Amino acid sequence: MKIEDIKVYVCSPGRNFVTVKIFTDEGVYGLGDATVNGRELAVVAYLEEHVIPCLIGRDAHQIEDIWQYLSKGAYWQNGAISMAAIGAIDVALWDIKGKIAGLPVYQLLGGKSRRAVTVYAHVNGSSIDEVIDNLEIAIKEGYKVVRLQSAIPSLEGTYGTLDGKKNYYELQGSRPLPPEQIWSTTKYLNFIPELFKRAREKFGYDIELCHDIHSRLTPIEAAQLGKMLEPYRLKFMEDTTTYDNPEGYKIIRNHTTTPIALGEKFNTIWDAKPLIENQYIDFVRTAATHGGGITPLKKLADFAALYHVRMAPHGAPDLSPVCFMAHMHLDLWAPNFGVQEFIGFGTPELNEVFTYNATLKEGEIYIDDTPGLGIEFNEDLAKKYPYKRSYLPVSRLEDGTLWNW
Ligand code: GCO
Ligand code: MG
Repeated sequence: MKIEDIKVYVCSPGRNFVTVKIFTDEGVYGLGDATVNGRELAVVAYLEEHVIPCLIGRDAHQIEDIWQYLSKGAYWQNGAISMAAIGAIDVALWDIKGKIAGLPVYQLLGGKSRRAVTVYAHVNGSSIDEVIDNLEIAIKEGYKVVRLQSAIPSLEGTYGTLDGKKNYYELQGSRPLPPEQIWSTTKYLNFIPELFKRAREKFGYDIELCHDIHSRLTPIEAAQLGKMLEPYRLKFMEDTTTYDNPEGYKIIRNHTTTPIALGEKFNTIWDAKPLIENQYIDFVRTAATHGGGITPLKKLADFAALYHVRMAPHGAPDLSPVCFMAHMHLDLWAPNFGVQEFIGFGTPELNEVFTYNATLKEGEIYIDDTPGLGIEFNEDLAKKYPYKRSYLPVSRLEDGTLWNW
């Protein structure tokens, strides 16, 4: 079965997505997601100029060899842009293999390890009261795991307070250049434990809670936060500090028993390796799109399992439904699956362009047994939603110093 053609589509049904479609000489096609938020067209150029010409005529069954060829064979390895390109090709090839086999991808990985995929919902607000009200709604909807984020009083622009209460995800397309937000670690650390205290006082300890810090703390500050949050027993605190220096996570680990999640920006297993083998983290968050596809994520899951580290794949709105479905298959299979991030099924425009069968019931997602990934992409409808240049916000300290996002 030869690869006959590969097309790349950029559309913006609510936000920008880069979708790859591989066509074979047997009439079967596969889909992949190559979206890198705020750098979408760089991936398109990488695919169209440097990847696709090398793949035409190759055997679509040779997923592993194609992955090695694009990765090892490229000389310039790794990085967000090239790994998203390789990830999209890899996911599309798994989609094709499943269709040819007449099996959903999770069967090719080793079969189901659980009935469905437990997800965590996002609960945001511009004050603790608002977050608590929204948490009540999420619990009533049946979620068992929830991520809590709150705006910090006297700090403009964090979660839920930008542009008339929209959260930052919704800024896409509304500004031609990156919006800027102010950050103060002192104000944040003085404020955030109260959010979790209030949540526990009102809802008890059965609801599992997570929190994302977007790398804004130093290791010792992250250790302080972990200690302060210990009484509220979080499922995990995510991206407390940057991962450029894995030893920073040793400092956090040595001081707190609050579990640690990391890895949504990892592009390879090697990014995760020192953190996992030293047991500095508890959940690894790498996505099929940014981590190079299903092939390396399967290896990452197996490696992580040796160290009691569980999978908690990134599921922000900038990963397309194609990546979401790739995660559903990985999550159903991985024996060491932890939890899947989930921000809802998205807007009507999005669900017009991407169609798939996934049902949310009591905080768990069920998919059906459609061969392959079980997702369709309507390229004609996608044309209705052209690309819009767009950026994530940038973070600065109160004195203007550029800070981590
Ligand atoms: C998450 C992520 C998002 C990112 C976004 C960047 O945990 O969902 O941290 O909040 O900001 O994916 O593109
Ligand atoms: Mg995150």
